[in-house]
Amino acid sequence: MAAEQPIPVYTDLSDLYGSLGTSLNHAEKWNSIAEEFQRRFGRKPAYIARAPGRVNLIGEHIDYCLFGVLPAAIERDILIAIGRRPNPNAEDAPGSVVAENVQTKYTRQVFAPAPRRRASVSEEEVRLEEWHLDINTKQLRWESYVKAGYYGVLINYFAGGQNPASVDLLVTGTVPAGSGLSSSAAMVVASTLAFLAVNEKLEANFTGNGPKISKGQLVEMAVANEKRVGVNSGGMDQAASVISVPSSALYISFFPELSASAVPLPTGAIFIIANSLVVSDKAVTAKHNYNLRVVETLAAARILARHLELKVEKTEKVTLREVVGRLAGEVEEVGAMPVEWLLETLKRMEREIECLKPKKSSGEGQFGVTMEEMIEMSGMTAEEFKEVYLSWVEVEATQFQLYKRAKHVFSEASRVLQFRQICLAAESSPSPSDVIKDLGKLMNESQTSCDELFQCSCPELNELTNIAKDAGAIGSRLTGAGWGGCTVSLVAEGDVDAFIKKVSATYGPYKGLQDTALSEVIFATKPSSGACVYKFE
Ligand code: NG1
Ligand code: MG
Repeated sequence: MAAEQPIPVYTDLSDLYGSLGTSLNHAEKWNSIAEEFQRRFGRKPAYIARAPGRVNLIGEHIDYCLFGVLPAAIERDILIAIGRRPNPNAEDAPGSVVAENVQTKYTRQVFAPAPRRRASVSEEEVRLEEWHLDINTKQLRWESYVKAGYYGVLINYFAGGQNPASVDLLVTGTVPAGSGLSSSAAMVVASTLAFLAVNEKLEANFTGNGPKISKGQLVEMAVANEKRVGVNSGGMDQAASVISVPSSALYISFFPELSASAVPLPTGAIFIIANSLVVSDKAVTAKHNYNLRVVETLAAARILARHLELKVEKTEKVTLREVVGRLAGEVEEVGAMPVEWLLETLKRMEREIECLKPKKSSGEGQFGVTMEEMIEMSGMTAEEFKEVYLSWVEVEATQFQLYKRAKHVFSEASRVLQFRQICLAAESSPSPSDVIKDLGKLMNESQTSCDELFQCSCPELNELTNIAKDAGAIGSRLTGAGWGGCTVSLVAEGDVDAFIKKVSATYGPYKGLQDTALSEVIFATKPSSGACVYKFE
């Protein structure tokens, strides 16, 4: 399985460019970051780590409920050039970092991890137990993502008195920030990889012990690392950024464990990304939107499990996917049930979730419950509930929309499975236009569900998806967390130019944009390969 493979490390540039599986001119970008590093730090970098952004074709806000999703890596990526500082000053703390960014608005940052000492250990035997890096989760800061990647490397590889290398690094990237294309995960994956590489933790032959770190292990580290920036995300973005392969989407499932398989996309289907130009700074707004949705879906799972009389430990944060599994006595260690069974059970779940509506409805279509009602429905005491569901995350709300969120999750999970089945069947299908129509329909239903039930769209995203459909898209939806950022539209190959022209003439914020500026906000994308490292010799 793809997740078990080692991270590719290239020493030959033509192998590297070949692996990226795209027609873009990568050479210019890779050469220019190496030259820029040399100019700034006076020597060649030792490594360049690359991690791509991703577009999610379908399956929004269900990864943290452990349902499968269907993203693809895009050609746009983050590159981090890194090298050890040859003569660290005496004042340099161990593992200190000088981080620069090619984009001038992201200013130079210097930081070092602080070793935490165990209080109970006497001064003579002071042992470095764990490292600490201050990450500001209240403000959106570019270096937070660099630090987040470093953090995981520190605590996993530098316990017990070893010192990490002092390094200089330079970041460049073409994934627009706050746009739902996962620049954050690309940053965290690239940073994790860069620090692994420069500390010689990537290849077994550097240290002589243990197997090479696998793609799956890198995903796990990157997911944990990204949580340090303050968003309790699922694992979709990091998995897509690490495991993707050229020309296919990636079906990623998280239950009973992380697994990924390529899903070929039908010929003639082009996916076009269009940026609404509404920036969504999830790190800052998470308590009202993203993290709140995580809590709402977890609370819904707890109440649903109670209604179905399933066993859930008091302190356990059972997910909606696990509830489905437990209902059927699915054995988690053995693996998931067949797709047909899952599709059937998801339908049943869409009926069972009536139990998430408030006892006394406050009006037609108003399905929200108060904190007190939610706690009562969970069967837990207020203290227990707050400890399990609210103590680890900051959320702010007076109403919790458990019914709507669960309805979105179950129906979206089912759309992902259908989308995948259609793509797999299309490999031998005689009628590609029907295939594209069916996929487009699922994408449109996903958009409606994101907007009305999960409430993660916004007026501009609704407008842009409608414009896209009027301009000939067969399906169009938001991609990524939403509340701004990008849309993805499915367009038949022959219609791409006309589509882009129409959308750019109609969507207000695109007026006046031309050439490069326009191709920055609306562009066709080909599925690209996942993260890798180039090693200078
Ligand atoms: P983006 O679009 O990167 O903000 C987020 C989460 C995903 C997933 C999607 C919604 C992060 C890093 N990623 O993506 O895990 O839940 O939203 O489907 O927060
Ligand atoms: Mg993100």
